[in-house]
Amino acid sequence: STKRSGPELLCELKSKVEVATVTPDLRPFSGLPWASLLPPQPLTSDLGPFKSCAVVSSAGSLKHSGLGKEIDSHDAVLRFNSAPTVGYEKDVGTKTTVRLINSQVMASDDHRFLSSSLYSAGILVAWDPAPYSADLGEWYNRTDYPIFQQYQKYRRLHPQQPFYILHPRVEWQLWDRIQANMAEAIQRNPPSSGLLGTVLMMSLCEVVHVYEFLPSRRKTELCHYYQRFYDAACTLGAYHPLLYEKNLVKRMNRGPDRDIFTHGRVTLPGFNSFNC
Ligand code: NCC
Repeated sequence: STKRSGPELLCELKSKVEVATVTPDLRPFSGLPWASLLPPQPLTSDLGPFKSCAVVSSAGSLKHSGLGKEIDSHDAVLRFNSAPTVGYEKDVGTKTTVRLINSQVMASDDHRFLSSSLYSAGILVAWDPAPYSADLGEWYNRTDYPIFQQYQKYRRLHPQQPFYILHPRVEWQLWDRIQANMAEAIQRNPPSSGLLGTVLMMSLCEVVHVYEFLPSRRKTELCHYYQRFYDAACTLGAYHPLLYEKNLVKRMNRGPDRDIFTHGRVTLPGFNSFNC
């Protein structure tokens, strides 16, 4: 059935999506000279557990939200891509525990990934749209962007900063859950960073608050709170199955609808805080 209840959806995610990162013992990495640059343990055994966490979408509707203090009051905060805090503290806070970046950010020149201080706070986690159900070996030779060269360069420049690579299996385990819960066929593109980051925090935290993923009354066509660029597709999706992702999150929300309207806030339980 595509009409699973919130608790059923949560149980499905918990049992079928495993937030794994690439470790140096996995092939083909184990045979590569730079494998030792990868963290020896997966992210979930190095970080957390946290009590209360915030996932801060990059949506334009965060602008003038005044949510900064509330966001900073969480034990851990996840942000995305090149979303800044400096200059936007009042609306998005200052704390960055994890930054989830897509491979475009790592590899395209305009983000100055290797030199900008934007990326130096917190733990980095990178992901790249892998071919559907590909194994690591196939993906390694076919990444969307040359992330492994960039990864090695970054690690050598910033050896003290923890930096993980998401196992591409996670994208497709999550995509399968989205598809299984929709009546129509959805595009076979990986979920947005937003949903990936939400599930990542659900595996590290007791409770996760997601801000402006489901838009509040401040809903706007302004794409990001940090850029003067307007496109409704940022909120509704084009490449990513974003509308379907938002539908799932809405169904799993344990907070009152009013929180969405006023704060753009959704409340999700961490995977270790409920039994199935
Ligand atoms: O825009 P992006 O996402 O960096 O935003 C991070 C996550 O916030 C949620 N979001 C964002 C804007 C908005 N109006 N509503 C939202 O709900 C989404 O969940 C989004 O995932 C990405 O997912 O990685 C994405 O990255 C950008 C871009 O690559 C980076 O910002 C770097 O410039 C993509 N844009 C383009 O490729 C042009 C975007 O499609 C997805």
